[in-house]
Amino acid sequence: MKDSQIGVLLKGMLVLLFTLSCPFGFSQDTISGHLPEVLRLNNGTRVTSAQQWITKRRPEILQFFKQQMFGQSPVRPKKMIFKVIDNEPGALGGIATRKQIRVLFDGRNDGPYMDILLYLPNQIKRPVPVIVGYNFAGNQSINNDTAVHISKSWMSANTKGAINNYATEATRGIATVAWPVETILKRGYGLATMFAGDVDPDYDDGFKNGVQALYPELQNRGDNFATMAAWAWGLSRALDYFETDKAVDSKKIIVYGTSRMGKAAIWAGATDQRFAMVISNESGAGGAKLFHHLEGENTTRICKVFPHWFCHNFQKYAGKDSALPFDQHMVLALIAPRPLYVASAQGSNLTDSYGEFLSAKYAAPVYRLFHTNGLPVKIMPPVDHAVFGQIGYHNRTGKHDILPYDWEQFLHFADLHFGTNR
Ligand code: GTR
Repeated sequence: MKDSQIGVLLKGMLVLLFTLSCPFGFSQDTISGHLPEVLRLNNGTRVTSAQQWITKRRPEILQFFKQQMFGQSPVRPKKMIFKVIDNEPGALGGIATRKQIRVLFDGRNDGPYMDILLYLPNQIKRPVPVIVGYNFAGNQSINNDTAVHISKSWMSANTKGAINNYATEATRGIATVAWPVETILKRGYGLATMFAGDVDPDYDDGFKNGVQALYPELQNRGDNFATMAAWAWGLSRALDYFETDKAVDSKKIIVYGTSRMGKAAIWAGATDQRFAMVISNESGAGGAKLFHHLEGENTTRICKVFPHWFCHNFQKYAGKDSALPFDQHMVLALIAPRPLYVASAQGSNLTDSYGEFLSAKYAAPVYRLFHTNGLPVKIMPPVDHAVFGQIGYHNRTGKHDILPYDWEQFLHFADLHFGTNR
C-alpha cells in the first residue's frame, strides 16, 4: 500500500471514529478543566441508585450551593398574610378570572410586600395548573389590562416608560410579546406573574431595601441571603398562596423565568420540590449554563457586574471557571426527576447555548436513576429543533428574548407531562 493510500485509510478511520463517538457525546464537549461528577459523593463513593441520590448526594449538593453560591434562605414567614385585593371573574373580555394578591411578608400593611397577578382560564371548571414567573417591569407591563396595578417598586432606568426608576402609565403593556397571556389561558393553564423588584431591587443596595431587611441574621456572613435566593424565595411564597386557592392545582405549578429570572426559577425549583416543573429560558451563567464551557458570561463578569446576585462566598470563585469544584449541571440535577425544560437562543451570546445544553446533558444521569429518559439526545439538536424528554431542550434562531416559538415549546412540554390537551 502506498503512503498516500495509508493516509486516506487513516483519515477515513478517524472520521468513522468521530462519527461513532458523536452519539455518545465524546467528541463535541469542549469542557475546560475537570467537570465535577454529579453522581459521586464527596467521599468518593459512586452514586448508583435514586435512594442514594435522595438521601446522600442531593443534600450534599444542596448544602454546597447554599453555602458557596446562592446563600441561605429563610423559611416561610410565620406572619405572612395574603390579601386578595382584586377578584374579577370577567377579565380579558370574559375569558379569564383575574386576581391580584398582595403578599404581606411580615403581615404588616406598611411592611415589604409582593403583588401577584393571576389569570385563570374561565373555560376550565376544575383546578388548573399555573405557570408562575417574574416580569422585569411590573405586573402592568405584561398586557394592556388597565385594571392591573402599576408597580410602585424601584426598577431599572432602562425600563421603557419608567421615570426616575419608577413605573408610569407608559409602562403598561410594554412586554406583551413576552407574555402571550391569552394563548396560555386558551391552552388550559393559569398564568401568574410578579415583579422581582417587589422582593428585592436589582442593584447592589447592601441588601437594605429588599426582603433581606427582615432577616438581618442572614446578612454579614459568607453565605448571606442574596438577591437570586430572595427572588427564588419569593416564587416559593407565591406557591404558598396557590396552595390556598381552590381554583389552582397546586400540585402542578410550573416555575418559569427568562434570563436572570430564569436563574431565579432554577434555584426555586432546586430548593422547593413543590414546584412540579421548571422552565429556564436563556438563563445563562448562574442559571443553566455550564461555567466549565468557556463561552458567554463567566464568573468574573457575574461577580463584578452583579455582586448582589450571589452570596459573598461566591466572589472567591471569580476567574476560576475551569477549576470550579461545582457547576450548574449539579443545580439542574437538584430538580430531578421533575420535568425540566432548558431553552437557548442561537444569537444570545452571553447565555451560551452550548453551555446550557451541556448542563442539561450532564444533569441527565440523575434523571435516569429515576428511570426516566432524561435528555433524549446526547449531541446538541439543530437550531429550531426541540427535543422532549423528562428534560426538554431547544436552541432557537434569533437573539436573547422570549418569543412565541419558545412558549409554543413550553406549552407542548407541559401538555406532555401533565397530560393536558391530549
Ligand atoms: C445580562 C446578564 C445575564 C442575563 C441578562 C438578563 O446583563 O449578564 O446574566 O441575566 O442580563 O437578565 O437579561
